Amino acid sequence: MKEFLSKNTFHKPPFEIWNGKADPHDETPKRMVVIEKIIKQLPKSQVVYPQDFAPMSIDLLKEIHSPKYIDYLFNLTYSESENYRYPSVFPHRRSCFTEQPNGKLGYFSFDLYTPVNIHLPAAAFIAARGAYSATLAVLDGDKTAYAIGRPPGHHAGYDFMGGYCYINNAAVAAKTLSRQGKVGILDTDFHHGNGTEDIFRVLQENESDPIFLHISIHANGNWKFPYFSGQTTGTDDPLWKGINYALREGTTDDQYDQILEQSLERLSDFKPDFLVIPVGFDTHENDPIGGFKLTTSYYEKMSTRIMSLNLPTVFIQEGGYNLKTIGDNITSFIRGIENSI
Ligand code: Q9C
Ligand code: ZN
Repeated sequence: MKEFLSKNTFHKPPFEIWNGKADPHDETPKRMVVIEKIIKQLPKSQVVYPQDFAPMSIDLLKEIHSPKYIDYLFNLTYSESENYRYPSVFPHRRSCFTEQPNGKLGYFSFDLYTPVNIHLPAAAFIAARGAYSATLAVLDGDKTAYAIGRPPGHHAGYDFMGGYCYINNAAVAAKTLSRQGKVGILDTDFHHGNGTEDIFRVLQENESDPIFLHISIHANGNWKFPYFSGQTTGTDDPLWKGINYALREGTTDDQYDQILEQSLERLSDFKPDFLVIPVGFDTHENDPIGGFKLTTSYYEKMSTRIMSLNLPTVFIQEGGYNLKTIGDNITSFIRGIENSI
């Protein structure tokens, strides 16, 4: 399998702000450096670097994000410095838009974890191109491809950044695949894929015959970030709204596996032509910001199950923050993929 690796080591948010104080930022360049070392040694891996990614038009990003948001993000270079900037003021319900720079920064984000500087647009663009290139590989006939990059994407919504995410890489993949058929998206990151859900809700609002189905399995919002979304979906909710499984603290391999099975059944009922899998290893038992109890060997079972749907599949890296275990976890996950091709 081809792995499209974007380390973007120049993107280094110095901290995140929690309770008025600076906390270490877990979404570090080291994550991809560790992963690179490991995947280069895997027998069936073909690592592809950004210089060999496909060119991608910024117009594609305006099909999944609002043009206003994309114009804002990609014009940062003219107004920001090397120093990362954090918003201080956010819009509230019934707010208006503003062109004031501090206001705009808050307008397009939802937390204090996701700062911007002059180099951020380039990093976000390269990671999105990784997702795009992986998608083209699958459209060209590869059974699977894996965009392993950062910054991650699944918290970035139609017109907002947040949760370390700026551009929704999984949505880039899904939108591109949709030129050739229906797309099922199954998000297995520890956190709710609120950004991806938001994008496909906007794109399919009131659609009676949706071509995207978004399913997310994640920590309950009453317990963990991003709090304001992702409660378990009622069975009579329309498909365009997506399907959520909100799980509790301490979820084990077996408990997770049951939910995964249900999700895959609902995905196959949808009869997609392609799958996009945003995957996070922050579900692991030793993750510093997670809280599930998944084991390293479970990731092989997880990807084997996903592959049992026998569909062309694009995998997209999201979270996973334990630098000691992320390598073993991705190895286990890729083993399940390679043994199913
Ligand atoms: N200091 C992704 O996994 N909460 N984003 C962190 C710990 C934010 C996670 C609190 C979690 C964002 C892509
Ligand atoms: Zn996560």
